[in-house]
Amino acid sequence: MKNTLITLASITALAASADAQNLLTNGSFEADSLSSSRTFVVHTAGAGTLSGWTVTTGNVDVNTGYHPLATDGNNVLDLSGTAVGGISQTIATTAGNTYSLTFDYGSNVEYPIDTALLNVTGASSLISETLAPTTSPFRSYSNSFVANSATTTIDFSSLSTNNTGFGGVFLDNVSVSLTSEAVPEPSSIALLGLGTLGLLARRKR
Ligand SMILES: [Ca+2]
Ligand SMILES: [Ca+2]
Repeated sequence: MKNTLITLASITALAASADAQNLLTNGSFEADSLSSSRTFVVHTAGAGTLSGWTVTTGNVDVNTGYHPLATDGNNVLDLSGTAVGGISQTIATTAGNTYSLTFDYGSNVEYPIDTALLNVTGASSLISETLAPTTSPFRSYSNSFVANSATTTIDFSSLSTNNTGFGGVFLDNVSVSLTSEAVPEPSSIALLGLGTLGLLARRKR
């Protein structure tokens, strides 16, 4: 029986490590095909045109060729399009599980004084902080949170008040991934290990 428990623990650990993919859709803002080497497309709140994300206010732009350049793929997102904007995405989470949040952020070189607000919210606030990049290049952000509900919302909003709203914090390579699971409920163990237990039981007879 002791061996059986070790086997089940291994299965659970494997299930957790195999699940390290990005839970966000379009976290690198590559869904827009930008034809020119220096161009941008504006996504406005309510238009529903930014794949995976909701534009929460004003507008944002996805651009390529402006500085700082993308750290992943070709495109970055500017949290101020032609006006102060914001984006959010809600993902399915499991209360008690731990998730990592990573992204790269930098200051629009053409409008270098800008800040943004990051909020991660489940049943209550999980992370809330101001992002204040100085200038290019990108900085890497890394943090983790323990989910406290079945959904978690990642929200970025521009706090830029200068430059008539054209330049906000640049974002790229935004990722949320599962890093560890809460101790499984007995029912979960049963689901994962039912086959193994059954085989062992049969062998013992
Ligand atoms: Ca990108
Ligand atoms: Ca802009």
